[in-house]
Amino acid sequence: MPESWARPPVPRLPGTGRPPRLHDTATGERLCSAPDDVIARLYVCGITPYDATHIGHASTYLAFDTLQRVWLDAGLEVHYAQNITDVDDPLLERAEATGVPWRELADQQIDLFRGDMTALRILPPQDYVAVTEVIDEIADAVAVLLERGTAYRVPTPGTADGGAETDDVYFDIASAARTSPWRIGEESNLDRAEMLTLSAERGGDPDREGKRDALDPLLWRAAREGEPSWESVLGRGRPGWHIECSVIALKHLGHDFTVQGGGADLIFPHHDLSAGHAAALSGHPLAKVFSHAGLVAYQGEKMSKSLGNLVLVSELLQRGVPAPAIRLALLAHHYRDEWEWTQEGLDRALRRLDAWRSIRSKADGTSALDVLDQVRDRLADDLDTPGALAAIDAAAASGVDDPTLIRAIADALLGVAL
Ligand code: 5CA
Ligand code: ZN
Repeated sequence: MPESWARPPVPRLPGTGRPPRLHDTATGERLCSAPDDVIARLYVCGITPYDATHIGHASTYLAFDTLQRVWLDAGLEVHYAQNITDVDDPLLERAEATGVPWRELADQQIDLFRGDMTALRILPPQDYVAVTEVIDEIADAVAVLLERGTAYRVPTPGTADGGAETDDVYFDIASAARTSPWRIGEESNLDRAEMLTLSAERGGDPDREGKRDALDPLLWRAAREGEPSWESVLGRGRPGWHIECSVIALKHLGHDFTVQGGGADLIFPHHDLSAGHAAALSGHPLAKVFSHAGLVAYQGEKMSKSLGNLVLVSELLQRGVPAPAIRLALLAHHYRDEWEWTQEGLDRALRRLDAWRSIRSKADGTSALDVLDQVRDRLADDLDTPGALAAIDAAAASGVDDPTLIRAIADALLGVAL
């Protein structure tokens, strides 16, 4: 397993917080995120390693970092797993376009991401798993779905009389809906027309000949000339996208885990279908709460690799922007909001960092224990970080009886080291 990154210390605070209520994408309701036992289990979709780490990525990982910190403060343990999509079409296309071998590109970018996560004091996953490490397990899972009739083969174009080894394999969404506790659209709540559009835009192939349903997603891609491929029980090939997260999550966290997370661009098709694959494999729902961070825009459009409108964490750090100011610029927005990165937002965060760093000790000032109550209260309410920041702003403006406790609160719950 690739190493994740260094774990920052998390101070213990007086008393205990409580597990937050979290907005659940599937039901649209706020659900309690308390696990059944003392271990909260979290899966957050990791990067496809190119153009890392942009502010959109950082914002999503910070949202789930805040969730972890609130769980820890509630006295829970956290088991966190994250994947790395280190083989997939967009990565291979970028490698081809730049002439850098795909493995080299992936490794460089994973290193850069680790460095950025460390600088931002994001709590690392216990299981940090690259897809290329679990090819056999994914192929075995696809073989199980084939045996059960929940997956089927589609001949690769140009190999009409080839054998099963040159076939691609697709997931049969209708069969999965009949045989497991899942149906398509359960998580995203989209209608079929919307699903077809998003599938075409986000890595699906609704027009592929030979599929039973246009929305059936690829589970296994048979080897093609010039593409990386691995020997497996299915013949040579490589995994489709959604199945990687199902297999990695089931392997490390089991089914029915506490929270599945990612950016809102993953709600459909990725999360809807990775939950479907997992339900078809395990007979159980993948997670209890499906949680999504709003997308960060820049210069009027979603910050994305395909548009190239990126602000990179590493470039900000190189320009001398302090990492805690980057965190504060992100935490100033509710994690579910869509918002735009601007220089003014960063300037506000820099001023806030200065104000927090120069917080005054005042015997009859605000009670730091009251601030702790307020911050806990705000974070328990669907991770209201803007509300939590406001509570510390007020204390910084008035002076507090115990500045050391305020620094511990900022560190433990917001990851901001003053
Ligand atoms: N490897 C897949 C997930 S299995 C992937 O989506 N990789 S990624 O590199 O494109 O994105 C990594 C994470 O950042 C995902 O959770 C994604 O939802 C999130 N993300 C990407 N762009 C943005 C954005 N503009 N704002 C917020 N989050 C974003
Ligand atoms: Zn994923």
